[in-house]
Amino acid sequence: MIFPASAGAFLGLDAADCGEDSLGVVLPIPYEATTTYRQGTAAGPEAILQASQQVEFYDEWLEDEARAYGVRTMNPLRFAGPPQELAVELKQAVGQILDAEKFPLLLGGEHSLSLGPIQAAVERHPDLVVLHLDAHPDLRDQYEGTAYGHGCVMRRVLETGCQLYSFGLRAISPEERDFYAAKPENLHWLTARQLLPLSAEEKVAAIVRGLPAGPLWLSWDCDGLDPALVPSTGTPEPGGMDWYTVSELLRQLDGQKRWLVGAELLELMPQSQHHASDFACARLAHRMLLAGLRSRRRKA
Ligand SMILES: [Mn+2]
Repeated sequence: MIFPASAGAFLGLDAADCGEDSLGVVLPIPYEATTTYRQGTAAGPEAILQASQQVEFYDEWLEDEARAYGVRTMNPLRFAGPPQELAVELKQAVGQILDAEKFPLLLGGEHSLSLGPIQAAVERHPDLVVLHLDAHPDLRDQYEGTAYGHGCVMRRVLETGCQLYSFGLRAISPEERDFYAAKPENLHWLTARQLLPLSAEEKVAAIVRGLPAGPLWLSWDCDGLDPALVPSTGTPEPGGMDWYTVSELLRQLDGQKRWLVGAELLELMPQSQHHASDFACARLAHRMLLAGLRSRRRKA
């Protein structure tokens, strides 16, 4: 079933809560061009929008509701070309949202779509920190004939000059290990092995401690979560991050020192027998959006 694009699509909002003056902008990007293992991420945004109809407006973890800031869902941005061309499109589209002083939440789609939005954010905030949740570093220089696919996207993101902080990594290629070992000055990571033995509070503290103050962009691949939470993704790697850690992390980012510029949740590959994945992503998307809207208010 194709969900009809409408301003209230995310969360199923009434017209009064999704008007032109909304501070939150949800942009669905059903893009899939370079996914390798199993396919279906193009259906991810639709599944999140549908599941979001069941998400409670009140977020008990952040003790607030995104609805109160206004949340407008844009028509899906559909693009069939290669990722480097999509980057040009998205840099402009997301740049417009940022220039309007609104908070973008992007729903993917495969991870290769991140480059353009992050370029737009870096252009406006040269000290941008990208906080990247993923099972994979996505730091290959080339993968399967392209330098812009989902396995390379963070390598290209590093070239924008931002600071990249990845966490939850647990499927690292030899090339990526060697690249990290050479200590690029804007690359920082915490692997799953470093984090998993810690208590939940210690995990959050370890992630937050490393982050510089200033503007943040959340680039979150849902395979960074444990596949017990989100089995519906292309490469469900065992040993992922737990719900408490990501929730508490979002709560702690809503502080005085760091504020959120934008966020993206990517790589959901919906399967009809696993609707729990869709719902977990919708719930997380709401929490990411809410954290962004709250930190925006703090900055103002
Ligand atoms: Mn991944």
